[in-house]
Amino acid sequence: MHLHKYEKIWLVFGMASLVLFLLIIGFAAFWKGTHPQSHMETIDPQNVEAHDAFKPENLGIREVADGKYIVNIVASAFNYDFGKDTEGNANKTIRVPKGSTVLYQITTKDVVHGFQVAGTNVNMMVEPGHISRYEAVMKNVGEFTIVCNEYCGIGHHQMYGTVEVYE
Ligand SMILES: [Cu+2]
Repeated sequence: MHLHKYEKIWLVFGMASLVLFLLIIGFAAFWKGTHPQSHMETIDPQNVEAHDAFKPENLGIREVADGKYIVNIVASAFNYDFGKDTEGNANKTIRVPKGSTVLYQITTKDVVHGFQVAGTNVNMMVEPGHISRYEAVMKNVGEFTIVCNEYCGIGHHQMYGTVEVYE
């Protein structure tokens, strides 16, 4: 097969660029430990309770200022722990008024999970050893289903919850 000289040059240039960029990504990810911004803080996955935000009594929603909320969640196979209600039952719904700013903080005790509030911008990967954070303004009234969008095992489909935004 005959390849024109310039064609060869471009082929070599294209392949060399690909290899170079893969090396840069590999170096950043494996040697430098670069992760997405929301995963800046690390945590011991065996002992998430050691972190203030993930103590059992601090799980779930908390109002920190007028219209500002923090939601702390511990994900594990196959559950999102939003804390307990006053009767001691597991909370499955987070209620916030329309227009409020909500900071979601989530970590996992075991494997990689997802945390997506369907129909909103909230969509995070939850990795063991990291705290994932995302702040969102809940602009629309409605019930939004929280789903795990990283396949985490046999009970993956049982991981859900609800964010209810009321008027
Ligand atoms: Cu899952």
